[in-house]
Amino acid sequence: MRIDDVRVTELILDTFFEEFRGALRPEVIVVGGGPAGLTCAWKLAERGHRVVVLERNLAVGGGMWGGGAMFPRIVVQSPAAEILSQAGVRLNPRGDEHFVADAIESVAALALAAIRAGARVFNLITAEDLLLAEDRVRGVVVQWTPVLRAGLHVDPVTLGARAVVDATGHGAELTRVLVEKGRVRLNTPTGGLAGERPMWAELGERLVVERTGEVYPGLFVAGMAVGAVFGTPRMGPIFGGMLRSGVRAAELIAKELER
Ligand code: 48F
Repeated sequence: MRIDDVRVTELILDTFFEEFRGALRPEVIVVGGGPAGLTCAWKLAERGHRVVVLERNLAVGGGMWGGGAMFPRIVVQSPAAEILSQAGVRLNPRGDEHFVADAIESVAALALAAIRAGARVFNLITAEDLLLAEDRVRGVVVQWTPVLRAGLHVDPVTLGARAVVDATGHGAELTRVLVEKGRVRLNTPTGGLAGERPMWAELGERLVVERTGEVYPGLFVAGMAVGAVFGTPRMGPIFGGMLRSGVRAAELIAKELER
């Protein structure tokens, strides 16, 4: 069969730009394709919402690939185990309320679940700023990651949404930008970012879910970004809190969108 090399380029550009053009005004933008962001996007898309995930790196999955200390296994308990099961991940029950899953299978399954449900995932894009107008977060400002890494002075572009999710992990990057550049008070006890606390998995797992929510009009936090914002403990390679936080963020956002 003949292969027209230029045609291959046309196909890539045409389909990418069709999709990217259609993604400029979704209902929800999830920044960060780690376990919390992917789960949130999956659950929102499953309810029929238009969701875009922006991931800085080449691969989604965030901190899940490496499991604990580069042993690619993650540990979950019920009810997070059921979330992984729904995504098609095989669980190894250890008989003491702990389930072990393959980290690589878990990343692949969550990404596939989100995409199959209708979420659009774009990699190599960094959200470097927020669109903040009339006391509400209304979108994100994005740049190609390689442009930032090369230190090039290129202006970014903007995407708009009714809700933005900071699922950027331990750095809570978007919320930090909002506080530092937007000079706003967050809907948190300190009004700012409390900073993540040392390891205590049991408390961390519970609080990360409980504190998941809207920290400023239009901006939600999910996953370890919750820890950085509310000062909850880290929990290492037990991942249930990340999945449940993603589900919780999706529920809260869906409630607002469906009101
Ligand atoms: O770090 P990450 O996995 O966050 P998470 O979903 O899960 C945390 C766990 O992996 C683990 C843990 C569990 O006990 O403590 O650390 O909360 O995923 C965050 C993703 O966001 C991307 C980053 O590359 C990663 O894939 N990211 C971070 N900042 C940006 C971003 C940004 N400004 N724009 C786009 N993507």
